[in-house]
Amino acid sequence: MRLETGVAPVGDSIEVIDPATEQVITRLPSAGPEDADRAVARAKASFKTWRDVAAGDRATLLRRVGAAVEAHATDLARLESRNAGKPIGDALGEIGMVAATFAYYAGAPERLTGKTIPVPGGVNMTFKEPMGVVALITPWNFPLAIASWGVAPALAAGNTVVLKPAQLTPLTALELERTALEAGLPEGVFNVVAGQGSVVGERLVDHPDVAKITFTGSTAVGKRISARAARTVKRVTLELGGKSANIVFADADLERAAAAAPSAVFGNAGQDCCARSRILVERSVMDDFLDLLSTGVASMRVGDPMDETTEMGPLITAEHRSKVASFLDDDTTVVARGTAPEGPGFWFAPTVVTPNSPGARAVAEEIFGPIACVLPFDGEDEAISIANDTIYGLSGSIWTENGARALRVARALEAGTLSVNSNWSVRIATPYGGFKQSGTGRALGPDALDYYTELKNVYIAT
Ligand code: TAP
Repeated sequence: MRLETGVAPVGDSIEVIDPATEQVITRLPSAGPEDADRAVARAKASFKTWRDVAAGDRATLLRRVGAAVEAHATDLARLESRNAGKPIGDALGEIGMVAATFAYYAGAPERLTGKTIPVPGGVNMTFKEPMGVVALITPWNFPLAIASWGVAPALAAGNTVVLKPAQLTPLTALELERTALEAGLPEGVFNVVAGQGSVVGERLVDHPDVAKITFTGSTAVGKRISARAARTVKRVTLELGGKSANIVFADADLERAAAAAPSAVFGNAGQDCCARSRILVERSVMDDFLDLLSTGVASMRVGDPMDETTEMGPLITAEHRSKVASFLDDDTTVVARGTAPEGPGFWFAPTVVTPNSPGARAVAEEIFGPIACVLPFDGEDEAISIANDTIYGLSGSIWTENGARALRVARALEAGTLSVNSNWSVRIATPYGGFKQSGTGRALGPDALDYYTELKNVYIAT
């Protein structure tokens, strides 16, 4: 890593903070609209050649990028861990996923085929054409992993990319740009512009030469971007917020469900779009479940992200911690709480609450922090009704030993990514995304490629 630390700011700068220590890691110049324009111009110029690179050669280059990420995995993970405050074990897993995502989509260029459709008087052929310049706007919670979910399929399909990482966590994206160049990706094919969302992000959304926006972040900003992108009829994929349900039926393996619940909501300090932040428990087993959950929460290891035994790090900023703390209001009762360091660092102990009123904010809103809300239910219908009573529809889990019920409930839930007897949501080979206000479009799996290609139909009269 060629990261310089303690560099004096020049003009507008981004101060990159370690949330576990509150120390400045580095200061970077903050990109402005003209930097966004330059990046788009580079991407546009290189699109002409990148789209015509033979599919097999594009595959080789993507494979090399994945291998280069793997070769730098330890350094990248340490940087991600330090900048985002995530446990080093988690960061290593995420960087491994970045490498594997490039390897997975390296298989795509040679498989992007169309159809031939015989019609009266001739034949139609379909082609999956690249769109042009794709702009990705990404959040701070899984900085490089989420970036790779867009960069790899977009490049595989023959697009060029401009990535705007969150200014809180731009470091690994900048490293990826350098790593990709070293791996042989031609200049201008993948460009990173680190600057403010309201400046660089909006410029990319407005830019006439950007064909497509993939935005991952809050639902509020996603709505603004969607409206703005409509002015130029840009293609838009939105990966937004969530308020996912973890439904535990009385016939579940209660110990397994309770053992898995803490990491499903406190993983990444709860700063996870698919956090199972509403735990719905069938009333007859509520007390037993809460006892098991409380034991798990009390034993969570919260502390130094660089310690390999740490399970949860700090929150991203002091402001975000205040927002999370505001959910512990008169409408909630704390039923279990773990421990966290005193500070410095933006620490918040893992906390389990029950609501005192149906209108409790902790039940309805995305907290994006380590607070789980436990709610009782009576029977399958009520579980489904509570789980669907949200503007979001990203993910969720169903714990039961009854296979028919598992499938019945999964079909009834209004969410894009569900797991049975597991809290796992994200796999490179399977589609990931949300219903309702959790977004439009899908990341990962073969389906993601549809969101980075335009379908062209050519008729030949015979
Ligand atoms: P946001 O505040 O929405 O920021 C996300 C990105 O958008 C950042 O790069 C931000 O830039 C940029 N941005 C902000 N305002 C913008 C504007 N007016 N125009 C264009 N870009 C703009 O979200 P966040 O706080 O970073 O992330 C947390 C949210 O992301 C949560 O709601 C979480 O659920 C969601 N999320 C969803 C998913 C999926 S896959 N569904 C995955 C992760 C996170 P700056 O911050 O640099 O200014």
